[in-house]
Amino acid sequence: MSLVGLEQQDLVATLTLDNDAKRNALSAALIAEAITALQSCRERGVRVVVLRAHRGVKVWSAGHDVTELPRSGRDPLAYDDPLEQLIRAVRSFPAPVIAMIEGTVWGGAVELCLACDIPIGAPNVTFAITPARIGVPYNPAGLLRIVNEVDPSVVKEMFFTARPLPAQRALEVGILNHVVPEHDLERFTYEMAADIASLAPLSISVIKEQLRLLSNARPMAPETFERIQGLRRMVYDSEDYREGVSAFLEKRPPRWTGR
Ligand code: LCV
Repeated sequence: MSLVGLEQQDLVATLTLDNDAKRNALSAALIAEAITALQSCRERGVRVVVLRAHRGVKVWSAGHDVTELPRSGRDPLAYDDPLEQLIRAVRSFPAPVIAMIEGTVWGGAVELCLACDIPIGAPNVTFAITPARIGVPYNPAGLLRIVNEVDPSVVKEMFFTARPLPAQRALEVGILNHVVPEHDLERFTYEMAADIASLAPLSISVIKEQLRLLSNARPMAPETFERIQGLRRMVYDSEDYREGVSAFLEKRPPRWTGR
C-alpha cells in the first residue's frame, strides 16, 4: 500500500501524505516512502517540493506513530529515528520544500512542518507539541531546531501545555509564513512554487544549505552534551514514559506519578 503519493508538474513535485485512516501518523513505513520520494525528486532535478495531505483533511498528521515508540529504557527519539531521518532529508534537500497544511498537526509532525522551508497553512490549522501528553523526553536537536524558529517563551508554553496553537497565532510567532483560506490555498502555494522554480536553482540551493549550516553553528562543551543526554535518559527510563505509551495504546487517560 502506498502511504505517500508523488506527482510532478514541470519542475514542481508534490508529496502527499496518504494514510488518513491512521491520521497520517509518521510510521517507519510512511517515512521510508517519503525519503525515497525525496531521493527521486533529487535525481530528477526537481526545483520545489510541496509536502501536503489530501485536500480537506481534518488531521494533517498525528505525529510519531505511537505504536512504534520503544516501550521503555530506550531513547524514543534517537539520531536514527525515522522522523529524524526525514527531517534531515527535508532540511538537506537541495531545493525549497513548501509545507502546505490543512487541519491539525501533532507532535513530531510540527517539527516536520518547521523543517520545511516555507510553511503555508489554512485558517483551520493548529500545531500541538505533545511529549508531555505521552511522557517522552525531547531530543536536543529537535529542541534547538524549534527554538531557532520560535520565541522560547512560546516554545515553553507549547511544550508545557501541549495545547494546539491556532493558525493566526502560529503566523504571529513565525511557525507559519502565510495563512490562506482553504479555497485559495492550492493556488497560492503553487504560484509561489512556480516563482521559486523560475529563479536561479544553484543560488537558492546554496543559500538553503548555508542557512542550515549556520543554524547549527553553536559550540557545546562535551559535559553539557552528556548532561543533556542524562536528563533525557531520566525520562525515557521512567514509569511515566511506560505509562504514557501504554495509556495511548489502551485508549485511556494516563496516570502520572512523576517517577
Ligand atoms: C499511531 C495513531 C496516532 C499516532 N500514532 O481519530 O513529539 S512527541 O514527543 O509528542 C512524539 C512522540 C509524537 O509525535 O507523538 C505523537 C503525538 N501525537 C498525538 O498526541 C496525537 C494522537 N492522536 C490523537 O490525539 C487523535 O488521533 C487525533 C486528535 C489526531 C484525531 O482524532 P480522531 O478522533 O479523528 P482517532 O483518534 O480515532 O484515530 C484514528 C486512528 O489513527 C490512530 C488511532 O489509534 C486510530 O487507530 P484505530 O482506527 O486502529 O483505532 N492514530 C492516531 N494518532 N500518533 N496511531
